[in-house]
Amino acid sequence: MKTTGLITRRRAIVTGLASVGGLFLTRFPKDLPPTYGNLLRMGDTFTYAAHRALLPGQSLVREYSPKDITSFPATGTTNPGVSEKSALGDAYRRLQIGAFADWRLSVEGRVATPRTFSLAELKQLPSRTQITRHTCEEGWTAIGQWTGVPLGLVLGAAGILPAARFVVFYSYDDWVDSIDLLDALHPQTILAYGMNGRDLPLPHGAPVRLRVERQMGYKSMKYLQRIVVTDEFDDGGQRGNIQNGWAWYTGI
Ligand SMILES: Nc1nc2c(c(=O)[nH]1)N[C@H]1C(S)=C(S)[C@@H](COP(=O)(O)O)O[C@H]1N2
Ligand SMILES: [Mo]
Repeated sequence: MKTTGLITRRRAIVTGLASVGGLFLTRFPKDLPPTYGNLLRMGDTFTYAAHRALLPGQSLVREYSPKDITSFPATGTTNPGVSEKSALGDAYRRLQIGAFADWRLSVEGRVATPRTFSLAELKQLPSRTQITRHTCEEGWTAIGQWTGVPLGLVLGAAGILPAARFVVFYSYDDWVDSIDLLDALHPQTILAYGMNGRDLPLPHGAPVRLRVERQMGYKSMKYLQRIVVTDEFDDGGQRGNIQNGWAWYTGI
């Protein structure tokens, strides 16, 4: 009978919809970024929840070829040793004078062995090179080549614990920001020490910056100092994006 086919098809559609709904519910994140009582921020929270629930966790952003590389402006802080009138700024200036031989990246929190990494130690780990488009909230984009170690390998080397849910970053210009574990373990999330085939230049975050390719440019923190793995959401409060009015999550 003809109707059988129709019913079967309709049942298939209903089953399909139910499983999409199920997927949405099971993958809906438990921790959502705070809205700070701001109605507009609820949109960001929804974007985050929808991305996490509907997009495949480890899909890659587009990578370009060397001929696509463009000029790349440096923005925000371009030398913490000069702009930061603080102990942190002084420390950065001393490290820079020593060509970052004494720079150490501290990895702490929910890891089995809290430890530090020198630049040489990071370079001994397997590296990844990627040519990607950077999108700044100010309205410009640029394409650059980044070389570094996948953050997941660094966290693995420190023994990330099952309780881990977020990774919080601290910079030499006294900025705090975080990403969730899905972004932290994404293959294109790297701690970059090279740009366009050279050492990462000072204005672009030397000696090591983060690259979080699936979010807006401001999530790619420059001048990394310290990484803390947490089991709780921590966006750095007033030292975080809120001071600029920027959303914690800006998936693109
Ligand atoms: N520590 C630190 N990281 C930072 C910034 C900053 O001012 N300080 N600016 C952010 C912004 S808004 C952008 S667009 C990019 C700029 O990186 P670039 O200077 O390499 O272009 O870095 C991001 N990471
Ligand atoms: Mo930016």
